[in-house]
Amino acid sequence: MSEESKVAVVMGSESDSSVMEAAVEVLEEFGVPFELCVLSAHRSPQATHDFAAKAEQRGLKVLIAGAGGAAHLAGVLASLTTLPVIGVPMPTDRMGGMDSLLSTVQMPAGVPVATMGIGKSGAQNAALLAVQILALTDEALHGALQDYRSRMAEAVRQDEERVRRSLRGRSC
Ligand code: RP5
Repeated sequence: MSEESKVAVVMGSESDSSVMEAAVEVLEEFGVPFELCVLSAHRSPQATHDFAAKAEQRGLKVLIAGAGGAAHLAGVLASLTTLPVIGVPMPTDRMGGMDSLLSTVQMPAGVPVATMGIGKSGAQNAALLAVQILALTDEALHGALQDYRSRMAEAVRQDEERVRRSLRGRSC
């Protein structure tokens, strides 16, 4: 039997999927069991409500919600569960994603949404934050995060070597 999902990656529309793929890739890299849902706070409110109301009892630990425009999905989920909800604002044609960002981030006191940056880097960071939350009670994930950080630092070091070679500078 497959392992119970720990994270749900929820998006407001199929049109969000190319951005939310960045979250999926990170969860796959860390081997975190996750599920994917398309739920709209406005177009399928009942299904959104039903999902959020049962999320905790189904064993989910973190919800990631990506939505664009009048992006109320993360906030609505957060209003219906005490699980941590991480919001990812989608880029939009009209306002470059500022509409999504402000709709997601400006929650009233009492109902937090951990809001990431707009677009793919936000989706990637949403998954990393979910992994960090899970790692609080999972030693193996904690170790995997430390390895991830070491690999990033090594990549920066190699960038520096390349820059130094091409610009003929001394090391810092
Ligand atoms: C939001 O409306 C979705 O999250 C999406 O970002 C945006 C546009 O949806 P579509 O009209 O492309 O389905 O609810």
